[in-house]
Amino acid sequence: PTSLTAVTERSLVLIKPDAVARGHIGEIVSRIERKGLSVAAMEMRTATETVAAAHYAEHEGKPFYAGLLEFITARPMVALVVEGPRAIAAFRQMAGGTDPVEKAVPGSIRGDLGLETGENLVHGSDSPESAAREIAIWFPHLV
Ligand code: RTP
Ligand code: MG
Repeated sequence: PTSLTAVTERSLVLIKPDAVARGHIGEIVSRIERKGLSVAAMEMRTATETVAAAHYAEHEGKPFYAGLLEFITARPMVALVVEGPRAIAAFRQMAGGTDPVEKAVPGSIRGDLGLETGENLVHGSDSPESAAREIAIWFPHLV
Protein backbone atom coordinates (compact mmCIF):
# COMPACT_ATOMS: atom_id res chain seq x y z
CA PRO A 1 0.00 0.00 0.00
CA THR A 2 1.17 3.53 -0.73
CA SER A 3 1.48 6.06 2.09
CA LEU A 4 1.32 9.84 2.15
CA THR A 5 3.59 9.90 5.17
CA ALA A 6 7.28 10.43 4.41
CA VAL A 7 9.87 8.35 6.20
CA THR A 8 11.64 9.93 9.13
CA GLU A 9 15.08 11.35 8.35
CA ARG A 10 17.87 12.92 10.37
CA SER A 11 19.85 15.95 9.24
CA LEU A 12 23.01 17.40 10.75
CA VAL A 13 22.45 21.10 11.27
CA LEU A 14 25.05 23.64 12.34
CA ILE A 15 24.25 27.06 13.76
CA LYS A 16 27.47 28.67 12.61
CA PRO A 17 29.63 31.04 14.71
CA ASP A 18 28.24 34.18 13.03
CA ALA A 19 24.68 33.23 14.00
CA VAL A 20 25.72 32.40 17.58
CA ALA A 21 27.63 35.69 17.92
CA ARG A 22 24.61 37.62 16.63
CA GLY A 23 22.29 35.98 19.14
CA HIS A 24 20.27 33.88 16.70
CA ILE A 25 20.40 30.44 18.38
CA GLY A 26 16.84 30.79 19.67
CA GLU A 27 15.51 32.19 16.38
CA ILE A 28 16.93 29.27 14.40
CA VAL A 29 15.90 26.54 16.87
CA SER A 30 12.46 28.14 16.98
CA ARG A 31 12.12 27.99 13.18
CA ILE A 32 13.13 24.30 13.23
CA GLU A 33 10.48 23.55 15.85
CA ARG A 34 7.78 25.68 14.17
CA LYS A 35 8.31 23.71 10.97
CA GLY A 36 7.47 20.55 12.90
CA LEU A 37 10.94 19.06 13.00
CA SER A 38 12.34 17.89 16.31
CA VAL A 39 15.73 18.36 17.91
CA ALA A 40 17.18 14.92 18.61
CA ALA A 41 20.56 16.20 19.82
CA MET A 42 22.11 19.62 20.41
CA GLU A 43 25.51 20.70 21.63
CA MET A 44 27.33 24.03 21.81
CA ARG A 45 31.03 23.76 21.14
CA THR A 46 34.00 25.22 19.32
CA ALA A 47 34.84 22.99 16.36
CA THR A 48 38.36 21.57 16.31
CA GLU A 49 40.42 21.76 13.12
CA THR A 50 40.01 17.96 12.80
CA VAL A 51 36.22 18.02 13.01
CA ALA A 52 35.91 21.05 10.70
CA ALA A 53 38.23 19.53 8.09
CA ALA A 54 36.32 16.24 8.16
CA HIS A 55 33.00 18.06 7.87
CA TYR A 56 34.09 20.19 4.90
CA ALA A 57 36.36 17.57 3.24
CA GLU A 58 34.48 17.94 -0.07
CA HIS A 59 35.71 21.54 -0.32
CA GLU A 60 39.43 20.86 0.27
CA GLY A 61 41.50 22.63 -2.38
CA LYS A 62 38.85 25.23 -3.24
CA PRO A 63 39.78 28.92 -2.95
CA PHE A 64 37.43 29.52 0.00
CA TYR A 65 38.50 26.41 1.95
CA ALA A 66 41.11 27.99 4.27
CA GLY A 67 38.85 30.91 5.14
CA LEU A 68 35.92 28.56 5.71
CA LEU A 69 37.90 26.46 8.21
CA GLU A 70 39.22 29.54 9.98
CA PHE A 71 35.70 30.96 10.24
CA ILE A 72 34.08 27.78 11.51
CA THR A 73 36.75 27.00 14.15
CA ALA A 74 37.28 30.53 15.52
CA ARG A 75 34.25 30.85 17.79
CA PRO A 76 31.61 28.65 19.45
CA MET A 77 28.81 27.20 17.37
CA VAL A 78 25.92 24.79 17.88
CA ALA A 79 25.58 21.35 16.31
CA LEU A 80 22.19 19.65 16.14
CA VAL A 81 20.61 16.49 14.88
CA VAL A 82 17.23 17.46 13.48
CA GLU A 83 14.65 14.77 12.89
CA GLY A 84 11.35 14.42 11.06
CA PRO A 85 9.68 13.56 7.75
CA ARG A 86 11.94 14.68 4.86
CA ALA A 87 14.10 16.52 7.44
CA ILE A 88 17.04 16.88 5.03
CA ALA A 89 15.16 18.67 2.24
CA ALA A 90 12.95 20.51 4.71
CA PHE A 91 15.89 22.10 6.49
CA ARG A 92 17.72 22.92 3.21
CA GLN A 93 14.57 24.78 2.11
CA MET A 94 14.41 26.60 5.45
CA ALA A 95 18.11 27.54 5.23
CA GLY A 96 17.88 28.97 1.70
CA GLY A 97 20.58 29.08 -0.98
CA THR A 98 24.26 29.41 -0.12
CA ASP A 99 24.48 33.12 -1.06
CA PRO A 100 22.09 34.93 1.31
CA VAL A 101 21.44 37.75 -1.18
CA GLU A 102 21.63 36.19 -4.66
CA LYS A 103 20.20 32.74 -3.89
CA ALA A 104 18.36 32.59 -0.56
CA VAL A 105 14.78 33.78 -0.79
CA PRO A 106 13.05 35.96 1.78
CA GLY A 107 11.46 33.76 4.42
CA SER A 108 14.48 31.50 4.60
CA ILE A 109 17.02 31.74 7.43
CA ARG A 110 19.78 33.03 5.14
CA GLY A 111 17.39 35.20 3.14
CA ASP A 112 16.02 36.86 6.24
CA LEU A 113 19.15 37.13 8.37
CA GLY A 114 22.23 37.02 6.14
CA LEU A 115 24.28 39.17 3.78
CA GLU A 116 27.46 37.23 3.03
CA THR A 117 28.18 33.79 1.59
CA GLY A 118 31.06 33.34 4.04
CA GLU A 119 28.79 34.08 7.01
CA ASN A 120 25.56 32.37 6.05
CA LEU A 121 24.38 31.35 9.52
CA VAL A 122 23.57 27.66 9.13
CA HIS A 123 24.57 24.37 7.59
CA GLY A 124 22.25 21.49 6.77
CA SER A 125 23.12 18.08 5.32
CA ASP A 126 22.47 17.90 1.56
CA SER A 127 21.66 14.15 1.21
CA PRO A 128 21.03 11.06 3.35
CA GLU A 129 24.65 9.99 2.71
CA SER A 130 25.95 13.40 3.85
CA ALA A 131 23.72 13.29 6.92
CA ALA A 132 25.02 9.88 8.00
CA ARG A 133 28.63 10.96 7.41
CA GLU A 134 28.20 14.28 9.24
CA ILE A 135 26.28 12.86 12.22
CA ALA A 136 29.15 10.37 12.67
CA ILE A 137 31.60 13.30 12.74
CA TRP A 138 29.74 15.55 15.18
CA PHE A 139 27.88 13.00 17.33
CA PRO A 140 29.87 9.74 17.12
CA HIS A 141 28.08 8.37 20.19
CA LEU A 142 24.73 8.54 18.36
CA VAL A 143 25.75 6.34 15.44
P1 RTP B 1 26.86 24.40 3.97
O1 RTP B 1 27.61 23.18 3.45
O2 RTP B 1 27.67 25.22 4.92
O3 RTP B 1 25.52 24.02 4.50
O4 RTP B 1 26.52 25.38 2.77
P2 RTP B 1 26.00 24.99 1.32
O5 RTP B 1 25.77 23.50 1.23
O6 RTP B 1 24.86 25.88 1.02
O7 RTP B 1 27.23 25.41 0.43
P3 RTP B 1 28.56 24.58 0.04
O8 RTP B 1 28.70 24.64 -1.42
O9 RTP B 1 28.55 23.22 0.69
O10 RTP B 1 29.70 25.47 0.68
C1 RTP B 1 30.05 25.34 2.05
C2 RTP B 1 30.26 26.71 2.64
O11 RTP B 1 31.43 27.29 2.07
C3 RTP B 1 31.26 28.67 1.89
N1 RTP B 1 31.37 29.01 0.48
N2 RTP B 1 31.98 30.08 0.07
N3 RTP B 1 33.07 32.10 -1.58
C4 RTP B 1 32.44 31.08 -2.14
O12 RTP B 1 32.28 31.00 -3.32
C5 RTP B 1 31.88 30.06 -1.26
N4 RTP B 1 31.24 28.99 -1.67
C6 RTP B 1 30.92 28.32 -0.54
C7 RTP B 1 29.87 29.02 2.38
O13 RTP B 1 29.97 29.52 3.71
C8 RTP B 1 29.15 27.70 2.35
O14 RTP B 1 28.11 27.66 3.31
MG1 MG C 1 27.22 22.07 1.75
